[in-house]
Amino acid sequence: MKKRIYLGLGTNLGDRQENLTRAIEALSLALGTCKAQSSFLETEPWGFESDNGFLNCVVAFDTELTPTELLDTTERIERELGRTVKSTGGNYHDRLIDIDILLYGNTVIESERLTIPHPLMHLRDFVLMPLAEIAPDTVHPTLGKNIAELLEEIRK
Ligand code: PH2
Ligand code: MG
Ligand code: MG
Repeated sequence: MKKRIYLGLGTNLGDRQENLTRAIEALSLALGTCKAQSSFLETEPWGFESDNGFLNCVVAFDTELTPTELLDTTERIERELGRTVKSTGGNYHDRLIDIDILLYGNTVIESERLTIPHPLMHLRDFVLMPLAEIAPDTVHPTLGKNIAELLEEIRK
């Protein structure tokens, strides 16, 4: 059974437009047609200081891959596009590309490698703004509110 998944993409180094475009191409090769794509949004670094602003977007696919297979795929594409370091424990750094799994159908997962929904997605404007463009009515599986409502909450 195919699941609708939403991925958050971000970059703040190099040719950011090109980095997002190449990531979406690589994801489409691995997962099939992209079902929805937000605009590319210019955003301020969130949770750390950097002179390099971000370009963010959110994309949707339907996939048969398991969450772990999906994570293997997104991590492989990050490496292929030149990502070397992974952020750990909230210590963020500049990056060529970051691909985060935001939602995987209504599935809730808490394992050592993977937390779905993404544990910080409901707090981040750079996720909720592009996600609200393509999936405003999608309900967050643990918070029980839709994306438009979650965006409204962080804007209060
Ligand atoms: N990603 C982070 C931390 N901070 N800020 C913005 N604006 N965009 C991001 O994609 C981003 C961030 C951790 O992955
Ligand atoms: Mg991230
Ligand atoms: Mg990441």
